[in-house]
Amino acid sequence: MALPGKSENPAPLLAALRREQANRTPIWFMRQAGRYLPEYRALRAKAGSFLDLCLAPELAAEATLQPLRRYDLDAAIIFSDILLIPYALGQTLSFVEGDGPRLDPPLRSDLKRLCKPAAFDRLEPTIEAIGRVRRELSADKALIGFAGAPWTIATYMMAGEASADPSSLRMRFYEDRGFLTELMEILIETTSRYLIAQVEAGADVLQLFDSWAGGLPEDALAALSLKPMRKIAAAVKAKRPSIPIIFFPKGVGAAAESYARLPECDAISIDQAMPWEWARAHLSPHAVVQGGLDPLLVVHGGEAMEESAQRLTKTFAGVPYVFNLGHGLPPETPPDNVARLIEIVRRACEACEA
Ligand code: 1CP
Repeated sequence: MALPGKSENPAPLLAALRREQANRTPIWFMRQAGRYLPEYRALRAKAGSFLDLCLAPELAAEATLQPLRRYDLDAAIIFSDILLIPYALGQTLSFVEGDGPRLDPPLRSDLKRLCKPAAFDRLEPTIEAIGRVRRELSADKALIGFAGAPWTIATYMMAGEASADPSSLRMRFYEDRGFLTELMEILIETTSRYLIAQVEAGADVLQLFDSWAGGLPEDALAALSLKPMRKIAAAVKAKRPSIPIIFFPKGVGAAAESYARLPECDAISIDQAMPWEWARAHLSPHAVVQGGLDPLLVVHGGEAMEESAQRLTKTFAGVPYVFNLGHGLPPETPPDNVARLIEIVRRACEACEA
């Protein structure tokens, strides 16, 4: 099914990430496809499980496009999951209903058991889904590919599940740095190749999620988050120099400036705890800022959401900015609040530009 609004205008998201004068502020949401949408729940029921949905290219492409059929968004993000990398490396992956992901067996010190990064068959469905989505999207909509950053992936691989306190796994940094360094190198190589394949299949923008970067002390943050993310971005840009890359080092506070200053970092996504004025003063000069609105405000809706969205838009008036949240849309988000939020941002941006 064709999407409304087919046009040949360049995608506003790409214009903003290149710091070009955009004709409108791009909007997209982390987890814009997902359980808050009734059509997603129906598709997932049809697929069987979440993993089955990720691994069926036609259905994954449909899940990716669902939010764009419903809302006036500027980008699609490929429907997949960051945990497909450990799955490609040979861990068994399952999503236990109501209890999060499981990776078996948890990784202790047995790095040799991991498959060679050449064993990429398990990532093929996502690559195929990217091609399908790109062919259906008009040129003014960007397609975002993504991967988890090595530290976040490593926390799941080591714990074998979502840990209550992922940053406590930094103990391995003190106890067994050689192991962590070797694991980082494997993940850097695998992720770089995976992202290059995503770009070759049609992704226009990439986002690297370091969801559990928060809580690491400065030296561990540099070794386990910033440097591995930088190496991945450099490897991708060595092949595709013009691909914009968004970094999302969640929860790192003022250390976000070190990421924004990296030449490989085109944009930096901020979580809801990041002060907006500080981000405008310290991050915007180096990288395009994305995000920042508290996802719970979209669950709540009403005036509080409207006031906050207007204030956020105003904070970044005059500099390139990508509207998004501080983290993903929660499953309990009323879909009408998402429509309302987009309307408010569109109107607020017109007012700022007038
Ligand atoms: O249908 C379901 O029940 C599954 C819920 C779900 C969805 C919709 C999961 C399970 N993953 C996803 C899709 C997903 N995951 C996307 C798709 C595109 C979109 O944004 O619309 C993306 C980009 C991700 C990335 C992802 N997965 C992250 C990084 C972003 C973040 O949320 O911090 C992480 C940490 C995961 C792991 C994950 N996937 C799913 C769960 C339940 C978890 C564990 C979260 C935890 O540790 O608490």
